[in-house]
Amino acid sequence: MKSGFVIFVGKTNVGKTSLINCLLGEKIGIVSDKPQTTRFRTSFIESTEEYQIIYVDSPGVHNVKNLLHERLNKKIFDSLDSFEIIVHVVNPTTVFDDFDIEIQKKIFNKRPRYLVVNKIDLVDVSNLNFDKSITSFYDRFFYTSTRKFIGINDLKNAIISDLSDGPMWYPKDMRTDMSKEMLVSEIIREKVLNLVRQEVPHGVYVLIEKINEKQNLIYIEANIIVEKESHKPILIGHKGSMIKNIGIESRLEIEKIFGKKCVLKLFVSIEKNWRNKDSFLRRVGLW
Ligand SMILES: Nc1nc2c(ncn2[C@@H]2O[C@H](COP(=O)(O)OP(=O)(O)O)[C@@H](O)[C@H]2O)c(=O)[nH]1
Ligand SMILES: [Mg+2]
Repeated sequence: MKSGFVIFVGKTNVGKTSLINCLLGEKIGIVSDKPQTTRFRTSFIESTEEYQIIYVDSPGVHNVKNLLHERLNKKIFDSLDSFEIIVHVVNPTTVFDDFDIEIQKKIFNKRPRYLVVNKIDLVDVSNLNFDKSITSFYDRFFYTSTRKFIGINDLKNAIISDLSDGPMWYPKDMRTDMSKEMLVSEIIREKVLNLVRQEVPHGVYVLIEKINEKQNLIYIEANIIVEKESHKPILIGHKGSMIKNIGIESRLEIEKIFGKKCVLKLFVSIEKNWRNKDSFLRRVGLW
């Protein structure tokens, strides 16, 4: 039995979560056009008779702007060493910057490491010319597109071949290490990201206050935290239309994932500037 942890790192929006979904062959992770969708480091597990791959998704945050981002980055960078394979994802249209160089520094002694240039459907590959000084740092190099399913099998086969013998780390039928709370929180936040325009969504945190799962029903109370007074009416919308839509879309997805009816109560409250508040970040597990 081969097994191991494979971490995907790289700037926001390069397609890390999409790649993992593609490798898994289904949507578990949350993908969005807006940066910073993945707030937590989350594992997605693929088990067969021959191998167990644990794909670890990370929130890539460049341009550290606040305490939240700093904590998120620390969580990723401090632990890169403990993974079997590092997959560094970049896009063909954006060059290496400080964030990517920081990643390279952290994995200097770590093998194997891959470079994945994702979204190649957006460019003409024959014109792409990655500098040798960049590519020679890596053990393997891939062009991928999750849209056109290019390079995905090659990437998967490389991972399988590079993994060593190891134990089954998780039960065979376990798909993710996300807790129920985290999963529901991310689903609701994804709907906020998709439905709410303006700058509001980035300052949103969805705190799950109650979750009660019965055989045929899941009951949830969630508090959508915004960081400014003025964001509250935007989230609630005209005559409550926005919060209603967020509720409906979230409930439908929760029902699909949990396979049971869902009663979802949403509240909106303000926690001024929470992304810089130590006490708040600690409350949500970001020390
Ligand atoms: N054109 C194109 N878009 C992609 C590809 N992979 C991901 N995307 C899009 O890029 C955006 C960010 O993807 P996501 O997986 O959330 O990136 P992450 O922040 O690195 O996890 C989403 O809108 C995806 O649909 C790809 O291969 N080609
Ligand atoms: Mg992501």
